[in-house]
Amino acid sequence: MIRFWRETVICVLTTIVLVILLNSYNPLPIAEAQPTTTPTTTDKSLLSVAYPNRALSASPAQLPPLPYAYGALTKAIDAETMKLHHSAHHAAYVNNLNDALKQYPELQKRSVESLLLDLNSVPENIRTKVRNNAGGHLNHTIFWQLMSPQGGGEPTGAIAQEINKTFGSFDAFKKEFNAAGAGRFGSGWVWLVRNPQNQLQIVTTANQDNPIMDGFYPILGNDVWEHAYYLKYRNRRADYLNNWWNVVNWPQINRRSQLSLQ
Ligand code: MN3
Repeated sequence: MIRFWRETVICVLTTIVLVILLNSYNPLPIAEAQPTTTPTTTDKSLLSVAYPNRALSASPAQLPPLPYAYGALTKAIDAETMKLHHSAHHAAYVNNLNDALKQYPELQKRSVESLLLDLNSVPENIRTKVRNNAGGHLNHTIFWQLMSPQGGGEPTGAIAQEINKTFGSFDAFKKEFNAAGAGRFGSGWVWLVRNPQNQLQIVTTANQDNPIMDGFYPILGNDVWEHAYYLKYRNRRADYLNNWWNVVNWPQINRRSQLSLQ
């Protein structure tokens, strides 16, 4: 009888403890999914550096018209060089890019910038051709806009102040930029870019690579391939680099610098 009561008490007490424990059990709330953030320019597939408001189309790629006559930039570049550079060299990059992409309609839907930013997603058999010709198309599309018959002179606007702050003076900047361009071995480009730390920086790229491939935003750039200067300047690349400042379109450089900060 004592044993029966003892077992009953134990049983009741155990039940009470269990009920208390079960009631106090408070499962951890499941972490709620983070609200979707608005896409920003850090989404690299949306990056546009060809134009202020749109990326460069590859469906199909098209040769943009020059924003001035072939003979409009003779303060730095002769008409024959401009004509060959635009209607033969740039046109060839456009045609070769379209040829490379002709079997790949899904790649044609992407912008030229996004192809260059993710070359690993381009099939290996056309990767080098896409790199060279998408790069050539993008670089030249930017290049024509950086020059103007009304160009040259001292920089204006915010970029003038930032150049002074970063390089000491416009002359010091030009000297550093020209030296980098002269020192680029073989074919390539010299650029003023905005780096990921939001600072101005001078870089060079080989062949037709664009600074976006290294995480930089191209603000200003000069073509140092021989086809850009050889008819007039022969082997004097340094003279071409010096004269080129006579046609630089500072309002456009200011716009690009502004865009590079967004
Ligand atoms: Mn060129």
